[in-house]
Amino acid sequence: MGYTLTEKILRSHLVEGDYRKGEEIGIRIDQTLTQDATGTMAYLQFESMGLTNIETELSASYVDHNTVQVGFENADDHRYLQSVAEAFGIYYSRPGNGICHQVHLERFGQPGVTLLGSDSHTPTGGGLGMIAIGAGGLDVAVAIGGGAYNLTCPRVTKVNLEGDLPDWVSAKDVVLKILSQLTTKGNVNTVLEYGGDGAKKLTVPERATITNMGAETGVTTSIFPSDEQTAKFLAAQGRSDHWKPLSADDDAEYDSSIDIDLSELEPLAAAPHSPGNVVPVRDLDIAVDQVMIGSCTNSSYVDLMTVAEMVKGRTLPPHVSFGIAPGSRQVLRMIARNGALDQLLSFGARILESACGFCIGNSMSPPSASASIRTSNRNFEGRSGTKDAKVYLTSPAVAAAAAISGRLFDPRDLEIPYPRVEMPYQFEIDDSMIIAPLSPVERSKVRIIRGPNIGELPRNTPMPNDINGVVTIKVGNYVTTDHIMPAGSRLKYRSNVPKYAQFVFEPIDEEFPDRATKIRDKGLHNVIVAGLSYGQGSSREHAALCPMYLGVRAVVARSIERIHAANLINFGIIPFALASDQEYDSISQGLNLTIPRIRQALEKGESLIPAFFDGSKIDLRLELSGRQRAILLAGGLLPYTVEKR
Ligand code: MIC
Ligand code: SF4
Repeated sequence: MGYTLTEKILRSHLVEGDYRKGEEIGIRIDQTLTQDATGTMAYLQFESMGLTNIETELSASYVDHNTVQVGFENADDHRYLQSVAEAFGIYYSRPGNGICHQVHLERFGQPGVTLLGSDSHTPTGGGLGMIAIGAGGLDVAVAIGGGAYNLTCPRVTKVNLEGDLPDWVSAKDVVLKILSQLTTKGNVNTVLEYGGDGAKKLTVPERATITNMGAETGVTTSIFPSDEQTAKFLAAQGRSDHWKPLSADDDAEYDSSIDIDLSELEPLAAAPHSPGNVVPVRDLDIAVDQVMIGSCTNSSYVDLMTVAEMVKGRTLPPHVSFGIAPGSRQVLRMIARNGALDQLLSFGARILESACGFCIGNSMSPPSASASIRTSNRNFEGRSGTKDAKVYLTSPAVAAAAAISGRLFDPRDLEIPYPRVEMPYQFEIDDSMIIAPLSPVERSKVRIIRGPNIGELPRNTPMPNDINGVVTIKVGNYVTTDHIMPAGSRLKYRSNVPKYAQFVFEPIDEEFPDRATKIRDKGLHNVIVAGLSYGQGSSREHAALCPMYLGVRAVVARSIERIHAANLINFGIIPFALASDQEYDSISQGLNLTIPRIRQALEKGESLIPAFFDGSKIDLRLELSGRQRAILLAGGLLPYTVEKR
């Protein structure tokens, strides 16, 4: 039996374990990426493990999230990141150069290579035929130092694309269709592997839109084969030497499959407040207050040109605000040179920096109770910075139609021809805003600059013998990392854990940090109880690190999403599962909780752990590998790694 493409790449990078689905394996990581909002912690952790050299083929540090620079904090972070990159031999992509995933795709991604990134949308690289996975910053720090990345050996689902995309339907609609089928929960430890005649016709930026937003389903990653399209894209980026053909064997067996006929798709939208809440645009007719084009999902050259062609010669309606954040400086320069930027400006666009910006809620928050149409990938409640705003996620063409008419409706009813924009044969290549690694001699002279925003790295203590504590908070289903650790205006405290910890659960329960601190200071443990799919969304390890700082020792949930569960373990917090809704219903906030002999249970590898909630017993489930148990016993991945060295 032949291999899937996923299996080929994973097997060729296997350094720990046997390739058996469902079991833990360790793979060698060829490339890493960090972005500033997770990167400062990742490099502080890299330093505190006593590491000084990168062991990957290529590591890149991007500054794209915190670029607003109100106050000194962001700029201090940038300076720290630049000096760390110079000291350790890391590529540094300067603020303004673009969003990490877009720039990495353009300048560094390669078929067949493994990429680990401290951002959940790292699978964007799957559009180039690489195994690109999002993880917490600490996992990335370990990989930069040459350590294996451990994951559950995944199931592989074949996504067969047939036919051609009709006018007004684009890659965004393909991935929204997938989301409508898979939803945002229950897809952990799966890779989506694309193929079929329809896939052959999609360009790399289109494929990257699909693999990027695959992250919203919760899969480990998504991947396309490396073929003629890949060769064309790499040639247009002046990187033909990075191309090699890669595909699954003809007789590869998949665990499941999904068939999609592209010609039957129609324009879709993810309605508030989940990327999985997908509806046909033809069923909508909504007055629009704001339209935002950009983010790592849809800010490529073709995306922006499509919008520019549609709005050409028109004027923005007075009640609509319209913003554009080009994905990279490459894209921005190209539309500046060919006149498209002028078309956008004359229509009434506000041009934002090439960065995450509005997508993470640190600019362009919409007005109260308004409707905002965005080409980004997440529309969780409040993420835009406005709690009662209704955010719809659509393709650039649908969003442009909404900007023109002031209504979100089926763009096929708009009497303008669909602009078919081709990917260019040659992109504008200028890497002058990427600082290449210094020579070893120059590196040794670099002084790492730590401004006042670079706080102390908190550490956890080894696992105690018993957990004695309180259910400090009980939350419902689908709580995202944006609920646990809000970004937006709070993002600037990412490098200062004691300060950032004051905002844990802010959108749900502002009193939580105070309550948790009091319990911690009495020498007791805090425990979070949650429903299904806890920790959806981003890779931000602060959603584990800050609760750890507040004394959280366990999360007891119906289910926990992949990256977040790994982050909890990395910071010494036990991710317990509840077997049923009845068990979940029986626990209320404020109950005292005792889990006796937890150290012993972890040492023995027990998978049913008796816990007492105000005396009532529930057997908590704990399915962990030996490595994960050892990490928990040590108090997290950092002490575990230091102990092992
Ligand atoms: C996001 O889109 O939510 C982010 C901000 O890019 C996060 C990373 C972070 O919180 O810094 C992600 O997707 O992992
Ligand atoms: Fe940035 Fe948004 Fe992409 Fe996250 S999803 S990396 S915030 S553009």
